[in-house]
Amino acid sequence: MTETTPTMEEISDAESFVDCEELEDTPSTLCSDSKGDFQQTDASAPYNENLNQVSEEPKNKKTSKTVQTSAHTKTQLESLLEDLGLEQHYTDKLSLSTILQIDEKTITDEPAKCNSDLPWYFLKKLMMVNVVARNVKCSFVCESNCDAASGKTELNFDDLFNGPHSGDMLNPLDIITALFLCSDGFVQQEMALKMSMCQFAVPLLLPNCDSKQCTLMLWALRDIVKKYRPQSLSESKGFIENRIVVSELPMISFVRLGECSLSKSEILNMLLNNTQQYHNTFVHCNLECGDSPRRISNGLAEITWYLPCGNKNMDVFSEPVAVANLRGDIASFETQFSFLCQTSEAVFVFFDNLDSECKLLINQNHKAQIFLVGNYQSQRFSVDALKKVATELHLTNSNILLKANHMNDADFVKKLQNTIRDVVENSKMKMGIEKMADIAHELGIRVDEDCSECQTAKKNADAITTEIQDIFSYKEAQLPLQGQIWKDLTCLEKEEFRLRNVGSKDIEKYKSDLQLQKTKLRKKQNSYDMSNAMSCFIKAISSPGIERCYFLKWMRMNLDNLSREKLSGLREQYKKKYKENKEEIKDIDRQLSNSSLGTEHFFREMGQIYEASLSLPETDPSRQQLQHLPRLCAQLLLDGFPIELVDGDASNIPLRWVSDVLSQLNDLVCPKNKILVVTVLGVQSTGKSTLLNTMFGVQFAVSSGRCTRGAFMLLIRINEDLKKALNCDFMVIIDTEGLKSQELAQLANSHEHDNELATLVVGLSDITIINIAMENSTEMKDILQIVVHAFLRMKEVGKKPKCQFVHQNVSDVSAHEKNLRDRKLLLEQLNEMTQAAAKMEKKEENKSFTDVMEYSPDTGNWYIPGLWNGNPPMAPVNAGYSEAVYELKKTIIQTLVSCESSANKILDFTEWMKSLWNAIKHENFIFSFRNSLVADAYMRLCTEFNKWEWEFKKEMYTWMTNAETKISNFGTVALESEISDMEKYLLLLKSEACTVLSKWETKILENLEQYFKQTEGHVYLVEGYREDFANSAKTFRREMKNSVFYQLEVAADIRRGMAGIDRIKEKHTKELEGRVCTLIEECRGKKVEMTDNELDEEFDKMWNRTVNELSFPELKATNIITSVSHCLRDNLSHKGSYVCELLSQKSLEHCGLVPFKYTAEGFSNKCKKTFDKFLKVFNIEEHVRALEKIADSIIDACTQVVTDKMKRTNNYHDTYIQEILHMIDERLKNNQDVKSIEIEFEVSLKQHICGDAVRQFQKMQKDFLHENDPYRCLSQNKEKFRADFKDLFNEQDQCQKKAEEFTECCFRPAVEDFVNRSLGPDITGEMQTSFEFSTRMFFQYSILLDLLSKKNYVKYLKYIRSYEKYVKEWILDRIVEHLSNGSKMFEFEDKHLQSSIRSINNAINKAKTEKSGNLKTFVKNVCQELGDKLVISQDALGAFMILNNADQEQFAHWLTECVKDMEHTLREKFKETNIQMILQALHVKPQNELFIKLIGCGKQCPFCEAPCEAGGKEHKEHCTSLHRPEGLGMAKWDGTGKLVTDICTSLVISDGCFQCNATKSEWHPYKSYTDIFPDWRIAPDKSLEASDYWKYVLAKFNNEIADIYNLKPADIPETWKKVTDKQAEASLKESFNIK
Ligand SMILES: Nc1nc2c(ncn2[C@@H]2O[C@H](COP(=O)(O)OP(=O)(O)OP(=O)(O)O)[C@@H](O)[C@H]2O)c(=O)[nH]1
Ligand SMILES: [Mg+2]
Ligand SMILES: [Zn+2]
Ligand SMILES: [Zn+2]
Repeated sequence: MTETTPTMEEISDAESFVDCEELEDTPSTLCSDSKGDFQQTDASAPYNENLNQVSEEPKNKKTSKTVQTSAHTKTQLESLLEDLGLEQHYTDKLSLSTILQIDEKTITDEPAKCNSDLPWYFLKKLMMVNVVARNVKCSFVCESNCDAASGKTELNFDDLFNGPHSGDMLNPLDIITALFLCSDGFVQQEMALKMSMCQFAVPLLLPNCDSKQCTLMLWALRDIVKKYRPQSLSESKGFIENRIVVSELPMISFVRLGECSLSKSEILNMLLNNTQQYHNTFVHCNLECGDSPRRISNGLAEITWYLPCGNKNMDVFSEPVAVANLRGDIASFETQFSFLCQTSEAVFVFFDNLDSECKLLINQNHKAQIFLVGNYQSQRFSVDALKKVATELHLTNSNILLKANHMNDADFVKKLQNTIRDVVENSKMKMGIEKMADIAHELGIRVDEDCSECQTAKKNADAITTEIQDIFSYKEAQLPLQGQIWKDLTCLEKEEFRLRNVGSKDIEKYKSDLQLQKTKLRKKQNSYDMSNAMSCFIKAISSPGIERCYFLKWMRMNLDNLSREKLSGLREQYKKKYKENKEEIKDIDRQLSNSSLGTEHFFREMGQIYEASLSLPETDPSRQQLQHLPRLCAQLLLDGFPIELVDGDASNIPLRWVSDVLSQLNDLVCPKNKILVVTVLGVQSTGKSTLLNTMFGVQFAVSSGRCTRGAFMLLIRINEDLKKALNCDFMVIIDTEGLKSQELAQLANSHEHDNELATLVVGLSDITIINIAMENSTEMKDILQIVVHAFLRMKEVGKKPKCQFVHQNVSDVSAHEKNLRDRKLLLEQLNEMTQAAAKMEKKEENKSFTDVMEYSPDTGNWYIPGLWNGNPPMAPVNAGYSEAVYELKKTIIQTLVSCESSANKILDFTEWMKSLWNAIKHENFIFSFRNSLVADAYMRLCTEFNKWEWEFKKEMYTWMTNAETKISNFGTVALESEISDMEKYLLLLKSEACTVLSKWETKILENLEQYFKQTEGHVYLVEGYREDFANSAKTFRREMKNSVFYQLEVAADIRRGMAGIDRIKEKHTKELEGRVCTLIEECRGKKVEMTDNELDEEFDKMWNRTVNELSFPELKATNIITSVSHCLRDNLSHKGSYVCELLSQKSLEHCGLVPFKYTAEGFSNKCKKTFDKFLKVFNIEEHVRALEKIADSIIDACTQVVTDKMKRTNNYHDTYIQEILHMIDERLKNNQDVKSIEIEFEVSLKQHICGDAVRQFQKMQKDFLHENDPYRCLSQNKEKFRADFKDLFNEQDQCQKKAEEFTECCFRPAVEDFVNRSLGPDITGEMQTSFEFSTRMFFQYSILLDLLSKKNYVKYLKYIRSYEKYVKEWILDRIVEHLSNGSKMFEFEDKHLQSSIRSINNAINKAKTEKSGNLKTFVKNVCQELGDKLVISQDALGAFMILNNADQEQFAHWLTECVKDMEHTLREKFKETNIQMILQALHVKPQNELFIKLIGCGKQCPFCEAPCEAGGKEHKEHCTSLHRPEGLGMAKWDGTGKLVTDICTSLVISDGCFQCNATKSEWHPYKSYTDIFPDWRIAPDKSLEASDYWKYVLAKFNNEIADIYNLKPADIPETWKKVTDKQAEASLKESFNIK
């Protein structure tokens, strides 16, 4: 036995079990319920060996040995628990959240493979109320006994006779007992409840074979509520519904004495069943594994109830009766037997052989009648003993039941039934289980409710519930906050969003008044002291873990008991009247809600207390005291308690409360905070809650009649093994109140309520189960309509929930086949509903249900048979029901696994809830929906897209700079090209440009494609915008192409212009060079030393002579007036003869001399005035002002362009004026939809701009001609010629001088030019990396925030009135500010400087190697090498080339040195330059680039002129985050001249009207503004505080602004005055979704 020494592990294991010594006394395990099958007991022998009670040798020696080795350390219980893998849970009890979690086993449906799988297998089935749950067996055992599987094909009689060896199998009762021993009170309750639903017997006395203790399972059975109809009520169709532990019923017990050949349990089963339905209430030996030896479950007393249904023909007993069954021999379980004798009406003792045991019976101090049940057919039956005992016990014949000779089971059972019926009818001893606790205590039996947590909790709960007399008045007194006040608050909240009763009142004032009323109601709520009940409640739920759970359960049960009587009656009535009388229904409905009181009401009150406290100052102690409530609730949620999401009575969500709870929950579980949501929707009382309970093992309230109110959510954990596949940590289950049918819809506003609820839950869910009872097709239609509508709305806001249709009560196996036609019909109906809903939501592109969501009639439909198998109350749950629900569950989980949707985080869920609910409060859901997740996703897309666009643009700039350089160098030494024709060269460049552009467009589109493939970041939410961005990319490319082509044209034009001049200059230079050479020859010929003066004289003579001889053609000035006039005419040519006439009325010379003024003479005749005291009227004055504003901005922009052109010092080209005219056209087009723009205005504006431009261009041309005059240019170089002449004559070395000259005149300007060209894109790129320039929305936000900090109304007005100008200046300021800090600017400059120096050095080195020997060629080579990077001035180069005798090598050396010097000087220069000057000199101006990007589509809100912020250029809808009061834009009330406070976001939901040019001056309702401005989307405020920013501004600067506008100040609504600048800032953040 040395090898059997227990290991450390075994010892420590053993220590966790206390009573291992006591094992000695454990009785032998006998399967005495089985008929004479005594060999079977041998199988249990190994366990008895150490007890020295079994004489027979164990058959299986090997097993016995191993058991022996552990005999000293392991007890019976211990070894079983170990077999079941439950040993750890003996101390650390199983909790609900563990057993309910969803794991891999949930979806694999694999049979149990080993014993340790069995408990879980059983639990899984039981939680789904599957009646086959007890049939647990390892597949391993089955298979090993299967001949075919093991390949035994020959005949073997031993195998046939001996049958499978059951010793390895576990008795179901052992598993059940083990599980009860290893579970906490709540799991026990849940198991008992589900077992009783399956009509399994449940444990009454739970034995512990180790401690030899047993426990009365009072708590465990507490949750069972039964409904039945005794004989007495069968006439009235009444029923009794009661908690079974308090029901006082007669109990009949069945026990066994010694060994018995009758199977007690099997007989009991027969006894309890009528012939129609047979069900195994008790496990017996003829059931699967029922014959396996019991290892720990002897001493278990089970209980079940027989409940009548009120039908004589069906009821076995007409009165309810409890039936107890004690497992094992009473000789070994005396305590249990005594207990039964004291509590039962009768005890039936089964025996074969009485003999000496009679003492046991006689000694009992029993109240119960004893019946002896024996099998006369058994060989061991002893008549004498029976006689002796019967006499001793004074029994009569009727107390002795014998299975006589030739009596079959059926007859025997009948006999028993009759006896019992007698007993029950005359019963005097009715006792509820609750009462049995005392007897248990007397007998030393523990009661499971004894623990202190349970007792304290009970006390706390009772303290609250005993106070309740009348529920309605109790609620009024103790839970006052959720009553009328909360309902009134709800109404106010909804009205705030719907503005149904605003009438002719000032909208913003009306809203402000509503807000004040709300504040008042909150004040009223705060004025209540916390009620006694609530303080007790909060205190109790603040208690630690398990006690809190007990408390809530006690509360739930107590409250249930209180309202059951009243409610079940009402519910029954409701169910009856449901289809009949509307008025009565309404009344019953009200009563139902008045008399229902559950824990949810207490939580609801808590929520209200919390929300009300938030309106108190932050420092208020009573507010601070309540801060912890959300966390408390979050913990409960985590423990698996449901919380109320929607308050069904008030039809509202306490948003602050729920979001705070969820945010606490998030804190508790972070980072494991991903969730998936499953919800159910359907007609009321169709078993929705039952379905969820069955599916997830949870406990939503279930009852017949209207039961669930509002919506509840609870959490289920996902086990680690499934987390990855599901990509989530918790499953959220939402149970909802039933949708009512159309008949009821006329009541109150129930239809609205239904729609709200459906939209909310569909919007929250990943999968929605739609529960339909097929029988009623109009009902079905109604709910489909509601549901489809909700789905459509979700599609429109970007959420894509999935759905499963569940058809209940369809039991035929062929249901799926047969219902093919029904499914088709369903789809047809769904399509029809889709069209109707689409029409209502004005989204008519949705034609069929599949447009709205992915749905396949084949996989999206489930048929579930009825819940009960047979006739309640004795009917067990239908196995088919449980299985079908299980299949559905698997499908749901698998769908969630396979859809790979990015699971929401808890906080995302909160955000969805808030935004959905806010949008629901509006009438127009889709248009009102604003959600920060969508906004976030959109923002990310915009940012990303901007990045792509900028990369594209930057690359195009580089390309363009390069191309321009090439064009500038075209035809000079610098550019060696095979193409000599500029036109052809241009074509070549253009086609190259097109290739680059296409490449980029493709790249952006690919990026976009890729972007939408992501699974993170909710990209699917912005799917609807994808096309907008694709179109934007295309437009962008088109615009880029136009711009590139235009620039190429201009560059070419300039080059062409210069070519002529260059030729003249070159000729002149050549001529002079020749002359100088001749002169040198001449002078040398004289062979005299010439003095400097003489040389000068000679040179001057030669110069004058030559210059006189040369011809200097005058450079021709174009007639710019004519040119521009022509272009203008051309531009307006398609506008008709009237325009021609207008044009000829005024010559351009006279235009643009004075500031632009527009009189609108022609227009004023056309319009009539309308007057209305309260409405803003369209008038000429305003119109003219608006047009002038447009004109101003256009003029500004044009002036900017002209100024830029002037700086380039080029000649005039027609392209310039064309560019300007094009710009005017674009801008006019943009304004067209808001203001009607008369042709007179257009013409006179264009004339004004052109007139001004002409004068500027004329000046520009004059400067250009002067600058490039050949004579002047030649003269400029005179001194250079002279110096060279002298050097040559004196044969001085020119190398160093020439190198310096070359560097100074050619390289330096070229390098500077290069740096300037390249800086623009760099700076633009740099600025875009900052937050404020990253997207349009952030840009707006930053401007507004900056304005707020400046608190300067002049700035505000500038922003509002001259938006473009303000923005441009602001951008410039920002650039300057940004670049002034740090050395960024210098870094850019230096980068380009270095790059050009590098190029120059490379070019020099390359030219050196070519060894041309000729300096001119050398220089030419250098220039050529740099041809596409630097533009070297031809003038300077020409001058340099003359009279050059420098040595190439020397020159190269010096050149390199000089370049070094130049680099140094330039760097020094860059260090000092001032940012503003640099910006001025840039070709690509960052401020313009940024402006173009950030102004976007350039549209402004047609009502308040807030700029559009949508991303990309081509968007279908313009939108802006923050609209402003119209008064800020000078709108006034016509009657009073006061500024208007109205904000577009409120106007569009009001019943007001507007009138403008676009409406052709007709009044048009704001609500349908989209008819007039179809591409605008003005969403109502996201929250009521969203426009606080502008409210603050207007309230603050009301007087100043009015002064400037020359109007009267606005009537500022009360609440506006209270907005602080902090709140204003917060509203800004909220509106722009900035965290
Ligand atoms: N006969 C039968 N009864 C069912 C079935 N499903 C549920 N029930 C019973 O119908 C009653 C109502 O079930 P619930 O689950 O509360 O129904 P619900 O749809 O949640 O009801 P509300 O929440 O009030 O709309 C309960 O008593 C269930 O036991 C079924 O398939 N057949
Ligand atoms: Mg329900
Ligand atoms: Zn607006
Ligand atoms: Zn826009």
